[in-house]
Amino acid sequence: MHTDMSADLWKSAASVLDGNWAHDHMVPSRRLYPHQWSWDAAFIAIGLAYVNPTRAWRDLRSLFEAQWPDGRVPHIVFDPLTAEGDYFPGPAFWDVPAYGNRPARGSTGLVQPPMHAIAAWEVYRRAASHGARCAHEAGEQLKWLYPRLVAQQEYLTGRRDTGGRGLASIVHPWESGLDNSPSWDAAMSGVPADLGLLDRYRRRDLQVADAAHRPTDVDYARYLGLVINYRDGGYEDAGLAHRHAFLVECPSFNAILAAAELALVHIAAVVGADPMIHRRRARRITEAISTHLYDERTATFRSRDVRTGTLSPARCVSGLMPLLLPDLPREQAEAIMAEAASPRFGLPGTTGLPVPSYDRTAPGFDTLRYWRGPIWINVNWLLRRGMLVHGYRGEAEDLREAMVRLVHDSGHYEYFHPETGAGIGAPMFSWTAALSLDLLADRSVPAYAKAA
Ligand code: 2M8
Repeated sequence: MHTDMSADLWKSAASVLDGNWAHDHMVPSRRLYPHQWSWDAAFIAIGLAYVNPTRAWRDLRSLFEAQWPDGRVPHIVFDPLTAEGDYFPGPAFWDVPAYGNRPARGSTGLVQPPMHAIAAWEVYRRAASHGARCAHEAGEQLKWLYPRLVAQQEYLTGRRDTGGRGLASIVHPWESGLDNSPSWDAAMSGVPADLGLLDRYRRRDLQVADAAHRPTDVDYARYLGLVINYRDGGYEDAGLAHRHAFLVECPSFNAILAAAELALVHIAAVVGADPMIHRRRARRITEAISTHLYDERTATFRSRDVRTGTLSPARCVSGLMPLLLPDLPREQAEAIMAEAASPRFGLPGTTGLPVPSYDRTAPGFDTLRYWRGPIWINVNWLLRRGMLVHGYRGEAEDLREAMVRLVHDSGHYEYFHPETGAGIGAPMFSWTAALSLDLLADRSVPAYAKAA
């Protein structure tokens, strides 16, 4: 890769991260997302570790300081210095009670994919190259994080196993991180859409982003209705199967859950805990994904609606994420690679671009709307990692180059047009910048990658 291009991109990425730091955490975007988001913090830490490891640890720590007593890590930690009106739904809407030493209304009650063990391990690995002081700090941070990461995993594999199949369910599309993905359309069609909610509450996202890029009002009314139902039940998970309209097992969320156990194998070894527990847990989750979320007929992974037991008909980027798992049966890994290379996703070999968030050939493929077509760097970063895990080194390198080129040419946008590569959504977006640093440094080969 051209060195000037790499140097430019490195500089601009580091400056985005400098600009988005807010006293003890990173915001994904100053205007659109002015608080701390859970899985953003993980992707951000992975890249921030190269330029400011102390901030990378601080960001993860700020997030885990807001962990609930039941182990859940909230999907947003609200910044008390940010006005209620600057993000909707804000602290008052979620109305989370005080817990531990946290004041009331400090976070949401939902979760996001548990990327944090992977991030903590990557930040730790990088610390070694920053000298003895950093390495010592990293060891201390890992010790602090380890029991909290384990509690997060236990919450998700325990209370959140609403289907009893050894998989975590999400109770809201926002928990997937792939908010508006067509993967949820079938399950969401059964969720009542009370449009009156949008008269009572004003959508803030439409004031700061283009409506054609954002979820529709019908989707948004359903999102709010689901939050209200979960909130009014005290964010309690017991009995959700009988009183909540959206319960889904997502292949991407669960692949990250299993990959987190693999990262915990390494972390446990450093902090003097038993790594084998995590090895076994990773295997169990992988088996459950492989058995329950794989559609033999189409050779693809799909999300499963826990309430109806059916697999979603939509082919989404989330179905490519189980490639992260080294114990996935060979034929399923090959099926993912075939799907990624097909015209539906078109690996860079055919399009020159990273993969889109949804099947390019589907009638509902939308080049602009949130998670329904555009290209996102974080899921492509995960796909590349999966390719490395399974020894697809050539494809991984093509994907890395395509991502770096795209961000260099278009800027650190939240997402990108899947045909032109133009940047859309929020500019100066933190995880795009952070993951660009990692892709440039190219150190993300997982420790458990298979030989090429
Ligand atoms: C998007 O989600 C938030 C709600 O959590 C939103 O639309 O307001 C998603 O892309 C999600 O994955 C991401 O974590 C968040 C902040 O970047 O934005």
